[in-house]
Amino acid sequence: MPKDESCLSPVETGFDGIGLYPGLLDGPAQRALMAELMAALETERPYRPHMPRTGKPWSIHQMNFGDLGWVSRPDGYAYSSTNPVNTRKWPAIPPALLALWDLVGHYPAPPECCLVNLYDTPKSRMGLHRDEDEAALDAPVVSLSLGDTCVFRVGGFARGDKSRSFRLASGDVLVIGGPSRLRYHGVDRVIFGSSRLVPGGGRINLTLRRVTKPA
Ligand code: MD3
Ligand code: FE
Repeated sequence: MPKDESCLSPVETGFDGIGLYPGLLDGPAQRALMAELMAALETERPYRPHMPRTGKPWSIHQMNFGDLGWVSRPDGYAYSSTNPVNTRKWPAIPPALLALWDLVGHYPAPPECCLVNLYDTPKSRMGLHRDEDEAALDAPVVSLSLGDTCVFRVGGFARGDKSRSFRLASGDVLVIGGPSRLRYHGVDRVIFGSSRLVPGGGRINLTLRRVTKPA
């Protein structure tokens, strides 16, 4: 990863406020982070969330790092300082991810949540939704993709608005902010077997978010 941002600027995605840094993490950086993740996942087992109210299981597994983890509960989505399955506090956000936030986030406070989404089967996907559970909507969302390439979809501000898809590959970083922060988005599908980074295959997405407004 570059040490400063003098040589760093995102590729335009066609959406105002959504910047893409293709391959910002090179192979060695991806493998180092994967090793750190694998170690963390030994003690913090990813779990399968269920949709609020319907109780339908998601097609992915999740866990969090940070002071506040994003969780799906029977009565809705929320941020929680503890893991609903093991009742313990979430592990700290790995330093490499805090450095990534500093590099591309351009926000005066650190992230409080790193949601880890594990797309671990060929059927894993994420339906169109908006990220609207954060009070700090002025902060960007920083997303890192690892492993298999996915087909990612971005739409408008209402569910039926026209949308466009593009691919996110391993090492790609997406920064979503400003006028696009509340756009609908989702993961149509994962191109299973397109990368060898994740043992057993699949895609891992790490999403850094500021939840509360800084004091
Ligand atoms: C575009 N995760 O966890 S992260 C999520 O790849 C989530 O696992 C996806 O959406 C994943 O909520 C995408 C990138 C992302 C995050 C927020 C956005 C893209 C966005 C908000 C608006 C537009
Ligand atoms: Fe989202």
